[in-house]
Amino acid sequence: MSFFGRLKAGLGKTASRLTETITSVVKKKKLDQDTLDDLFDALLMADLGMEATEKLIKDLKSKRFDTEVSPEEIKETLAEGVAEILGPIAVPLQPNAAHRPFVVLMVGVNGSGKTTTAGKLAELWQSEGKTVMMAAADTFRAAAIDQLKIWGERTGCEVIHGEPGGDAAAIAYQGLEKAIAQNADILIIDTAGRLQARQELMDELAKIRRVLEKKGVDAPHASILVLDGTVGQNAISQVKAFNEATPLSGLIVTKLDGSARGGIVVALAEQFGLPVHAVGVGETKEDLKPFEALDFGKALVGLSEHSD
Ligand SMILES: Nc1nc2c(ncn2[C@@H]2O[C@H](COP(=O)(O)OP(=O)(O)OP(=O)(O)O)[C@@H](O)[C@H]2O)c(=O)[nH]1
Ligand SMILES: [Mg+2]
Repeated sequence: MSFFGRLKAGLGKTASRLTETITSVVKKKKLDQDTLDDLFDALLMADLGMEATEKLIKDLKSKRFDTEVSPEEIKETLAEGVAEILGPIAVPLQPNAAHRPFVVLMVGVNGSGKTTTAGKLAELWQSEGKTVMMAAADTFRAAAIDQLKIWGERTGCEVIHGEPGGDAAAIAYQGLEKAIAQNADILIIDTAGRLQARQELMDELAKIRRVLEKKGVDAPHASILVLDGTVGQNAISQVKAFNEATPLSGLIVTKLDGSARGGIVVALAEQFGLPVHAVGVGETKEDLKPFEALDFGKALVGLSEHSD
């Protein structure tokens, strides 16, 4: 299935609810205030957040108020509005060759997709001819180290690891030393999942960062929060808490092939303006795709790819 197909299938739940509302409320010939109010509620329910919703409805009103509109036209206007909000934050992650190694720190809550995304990024960059190493700074679970090792085998990149229960910051540091010694292009550091409310775990992230900084190479160069795209509003508090522990440079949103609540990406864009580098649309190494603002906007309201 194409990227758009997967995204659309994943966002289907969000889209079908929105689509239903749009179709059911846009019955009158002309776009009136009642219809706009109903659309407003539907966008809020779809997790787009207050600011984005206000912006989209205002835009719709200024373009279409008191004119004849079809549900398709409403969807198109909304998709364009969403794309406008998302455009500035749809920024691919480009490792800066001035940093060697370019160090990427992966953070996030339990099960959000950090390890899988680390593997997918390794695959992407290895396939571009870069040398990638990974460090297993998730020392919390024994299985976490093995999981990263498997991704190392799958993608052909070396994994630096220690023993389960060891010091995560020490592994991150060793990874950096080794990547420097071997002149690797990129080092990806996988960390343990942690709930944003557990302060001692959040402090560990700050420690990893401090230890990396000691090496004097400005690492980490990217701190990526991996967000599960199905969690809805909780994503807002995740961004806030992780950003306090280790200043984030960008987001990757996973599981958008599942029963995604994709509207949250629009709310995040509006509230934080952090780049969304890529989205996860499956479990294999190829299932990481650049984030495309217009595709996303269309999929969100249930439009097909080539509707224009
Ligand atoms: N469908 C789908 N599944 C995904 C995606 N990304 C990750 N997963 C799955 O989500 C589950 C958790 O992924 P992990 O990569 O282990 O998540 P994690 O954040 O490293 O988890 P912890 O280390 O335990 O915190 C696995 O079953 C993955 O295969 C995605 O984009 N789509
Ligand atoms: Mg993991």
